[in-house]
Amino acid sequence: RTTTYKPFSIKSQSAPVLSQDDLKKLAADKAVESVKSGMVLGLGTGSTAAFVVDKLGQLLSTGELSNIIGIPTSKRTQEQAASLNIPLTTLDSHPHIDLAIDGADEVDPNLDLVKGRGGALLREKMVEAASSAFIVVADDSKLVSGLGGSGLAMPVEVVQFCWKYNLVRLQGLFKDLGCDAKLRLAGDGSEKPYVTDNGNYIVDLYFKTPIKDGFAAGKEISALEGVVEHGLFLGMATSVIIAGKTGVEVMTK
Ligand code: ABF
Repeated sequence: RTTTYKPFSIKSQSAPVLSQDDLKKLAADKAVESVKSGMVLGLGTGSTAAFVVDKLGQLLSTGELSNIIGIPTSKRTQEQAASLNIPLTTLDSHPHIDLAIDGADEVDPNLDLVKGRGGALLREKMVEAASSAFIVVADDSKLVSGLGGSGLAMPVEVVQFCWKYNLVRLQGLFKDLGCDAKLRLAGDGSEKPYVTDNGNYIVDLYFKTPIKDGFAAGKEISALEGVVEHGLFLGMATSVIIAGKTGVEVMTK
């Protein structure tokens, strides 16, 4: 089911030209409308989720929200939330989360997701699996007809020990889909690998053909010893808020 909110009309002469960041913020603001005082919240990672955290900080500072407590999905989000005076806790102290809000890298028509290009997939999956509701916020560039179909990475977090062995095994699993596997680098121009908040590496899988059966693929990946988590988030999102040039759409199952 899709509900469309049109904060502006594309036909209107005065329709604003929206940047990618404007779209992310529109989706974030719409999602925050579901936050109520007193909630335990899962706080996502990434540039779209950062707008959510900003908005929560703002609503707390004006007193429009009170008594919320957040569980961050990365060190980055933890720092951002702390700087905005958002009270924080952990899954150890609060194992039941009312609502998690997070971004995604790919969203398919079933509301299944690829996540983790921001490197925070393990904590995101733990937090979002513990949430009664999980709202995804994204701009319309994230919509795909099949997972793995964007041509961008599908991340898998692996232990550092013999990572190459697992890279080869992961690539081998998806030979039929023309899969290419690459170790993620730190991105500072060096050859150093990217290290997650949990001290692991990430192998990014690139598919020529989208994944046909996400559940089967997820199972096969998880069965490899040394794989910590994968970026397929299946059947987890309760709704997806997509912002595009024509407005904000809320997709629910
Ligand atoms: C997190 O941030 C990740 O799961 C996903 O990889 C990424 C999306 O980032 P952005 O909102 O910056 O596109 O939600």
